[in-house]
Amino acid sequence: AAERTDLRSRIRRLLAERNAVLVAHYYTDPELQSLAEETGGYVADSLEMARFGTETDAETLVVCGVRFMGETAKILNPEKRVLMPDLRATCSLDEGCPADEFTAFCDAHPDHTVVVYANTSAAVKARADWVVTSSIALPVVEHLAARGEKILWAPDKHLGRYVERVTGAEMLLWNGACVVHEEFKSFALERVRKLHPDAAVLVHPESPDEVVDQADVVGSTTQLIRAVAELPNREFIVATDAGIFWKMRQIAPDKILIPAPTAGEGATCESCAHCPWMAMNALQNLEQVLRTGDQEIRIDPAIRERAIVSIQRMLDFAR
Ligand code: CIZ
Ligand code: SF4
Repeated sequence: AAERTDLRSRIRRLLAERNAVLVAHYYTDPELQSLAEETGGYVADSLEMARFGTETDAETLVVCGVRFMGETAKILNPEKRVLMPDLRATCSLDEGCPADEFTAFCDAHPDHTVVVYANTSAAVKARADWVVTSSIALPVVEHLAARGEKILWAPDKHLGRYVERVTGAEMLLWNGACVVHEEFKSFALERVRKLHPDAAVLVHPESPDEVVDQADVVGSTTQLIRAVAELPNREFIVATDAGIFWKMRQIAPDKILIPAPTAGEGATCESCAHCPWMAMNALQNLEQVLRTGDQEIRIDPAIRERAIVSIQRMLDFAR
């Protein structure tokens, strides 16, 4: 415990010396989320993380999350240094959508407007017309469909199907999935709901259809956190990464949070739904990156120039 306290105070000192701020995703270790809040940084979903990066005047952004979040921060803030605790922290959606294959798919459907989820590489964003996060996907697709545009959607097929069902738009879907949310099991969830009949079920739309169908609230991380505070229920069954419980407990300490089951047998362990790449962010490698300055995000200027157009469209639309 003393060691941990030392580590936290060394990180605080380094942040001040380097004029750096922490921007942490809800899915990261609570140690990092609390440290970000205590040091003038920010804890958020990927859309709000992108916005915060442009608003702070710190010279260095330390992005605790996964690589696409660091890349988006760098694209929007080319004059800032963007560091991450570990640049190998990727995402199964990003990995499952290589830029060359994706470009070929888009080229084969030139009459389609290309909408990509934020969980993609800078090169994929450079090929897209729009970037969206889960908190803004529905209104953007509604807007495009109302203009009669044909839509190509990548890479999350579950989120894509959910957006289709809600908006009525038909989209060409890339076949990608999140390894964390795909594991939520509908049959086991039914059993947990029977055990907690008064609980509200909160589901992130990266989950399979049959799980989304059982939700009382389907939404982005920020929307699910808000639901815990605002709904009258005392108990909540939560189908998203377990990292989110820290923020939910902080804003609604009297509520009871039950992790949705990922195993077939209705198991409810907190450790079972946690992104392995988010878990690569820790106090140790954070301290190291602040000392050494390595693990810096760099983006090819030609890619940046195109990717910023589709990202900026999202930010302007969100205003
Ligand atoms: O699953 C993710 O990686 C999410 C929810 C990202 C985001 O938009 O905050
Ligand atoms: Fe990607 Fe899923 Fe991890 Fe989010 S939780 S970073 S979508 S693998």
